[in-house]
Amino acid sequence: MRRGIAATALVAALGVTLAACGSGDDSNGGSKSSGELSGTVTWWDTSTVGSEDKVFKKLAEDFTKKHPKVTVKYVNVPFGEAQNKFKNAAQSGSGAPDVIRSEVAWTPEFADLGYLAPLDGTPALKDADDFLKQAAASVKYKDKTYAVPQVIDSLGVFYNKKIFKDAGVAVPKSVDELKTASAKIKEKTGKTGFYLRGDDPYWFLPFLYGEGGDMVDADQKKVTVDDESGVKAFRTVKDLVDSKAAITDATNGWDNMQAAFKDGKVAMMINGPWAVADTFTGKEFADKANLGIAPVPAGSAGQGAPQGGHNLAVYAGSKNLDASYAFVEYMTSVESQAKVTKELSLLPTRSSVYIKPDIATNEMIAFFKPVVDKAVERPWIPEGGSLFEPLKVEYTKVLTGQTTPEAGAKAVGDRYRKLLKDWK
Ligand code: TXT
Repeated sequence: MRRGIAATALVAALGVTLAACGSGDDSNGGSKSSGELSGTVTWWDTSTVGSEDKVFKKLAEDFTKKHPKVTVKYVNVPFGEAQNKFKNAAQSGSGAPDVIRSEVAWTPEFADLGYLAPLDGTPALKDADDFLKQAAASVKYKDKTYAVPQVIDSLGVFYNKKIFKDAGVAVPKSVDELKTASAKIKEKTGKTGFYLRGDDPYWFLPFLYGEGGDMVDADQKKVTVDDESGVKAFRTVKDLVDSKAAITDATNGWDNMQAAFKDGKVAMMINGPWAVADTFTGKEFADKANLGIAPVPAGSAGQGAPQGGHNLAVYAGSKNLDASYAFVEYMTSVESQAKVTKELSLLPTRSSVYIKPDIATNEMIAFFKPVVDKAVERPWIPEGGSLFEPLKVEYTKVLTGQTTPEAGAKAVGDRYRKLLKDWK
């Protein structure tokens, strides 16, 4: 069986049999000649293995129960590999999946490259006006719709209520209060106050927004990461580490941050809804009530957290568009989103899900929905995802003292202006 993708991908067929891997280039084409959907839909899912993937796999199985002549080939591709794997497969015309879970920043890039099927007027896009405004914006490119929003998310402060009680501190609302709280937590409990993830600049964005900045201003076609607010944000995060209010890591940040927080070594971390299921597996949160969530701390100019999330997109070269459209519609339906919210506390992208009784009472949803409502929208440009690598290099160097906030900010700005040719 030819594998169009690396062995790291987990291949499991949902439906009757394990069909040959890859699609878009073999006779998996389905048809509706008998009025019934048929054939194979290969789906590349990037969700977290061991927590999220089980729920999404089950949903896909339920789809095949409704459409017994369709085989869904579930392939879990790690988040850090999927973007380039899909671009390589789509470019070569071989091995691309029919449906991909496309992170919000990947969607305009894939659309710009012509790798996604426009969905306007297809069965994939049902009740389009039910989607949250920001989620809907993430699937539009040049006035066409190239994906369907699956989950939306943002960042918040996760805190250990017991440590906070033992230290006698309140949840910090600003960076200054975070520093004060961290010092008191250290003094009273010996534990570190805050884990600041240092190997992924997505975690830098709340501090950038807190100083009134952003990576770019897409409307003005202006690079803004190296203006005064950007420099101040770099100074802020460096000070959190230098003052010992926070610990950080230049590599393996996700595992180290989750382990430190779940084991009670740190009292706070910044994270998103996708971390809730994993956090609850930690000894400190066997009693789920011990997990508190709060807005990210404000900086000197304001408070804000980034919009993130994932969309389901159909490969433009799919040989089974009918079944792929139906699969995307099913996976992003009100019922499917409600199941995902109940099981994983991920945020729905459909407004109508939030008013369902058992969703409205979900504590995580009650916290994260207002955060998502005012999350800072991303620049929906093809280069949006590519802004993170240059920022990651300098962010990590500033946190580890290898460069200054001023030099780091300037280096990112210079890289952005090379990437965004005619921008100021
Ligand atoms: C490329 C950006 C934010 C959550 C599970 O999947 C790599 O792709 C680029 O877009 C931000 O929005 C949030 O939902 C969970 O289910 C390529 O293959 C590229 O991704 C991203 O744009 C996300 O919204 C899932 O919830 C390499 O060859 C780029 N990587 C930003 O990514 C949130 O994403 C959970 O996702 C290429 C990357 O920069 C990202 O932050 C994400 O957390 C997911 O796990 C060359 O090396 C560097 C940056 O991390 C943040 O982690 C991840 O936990 C780099």
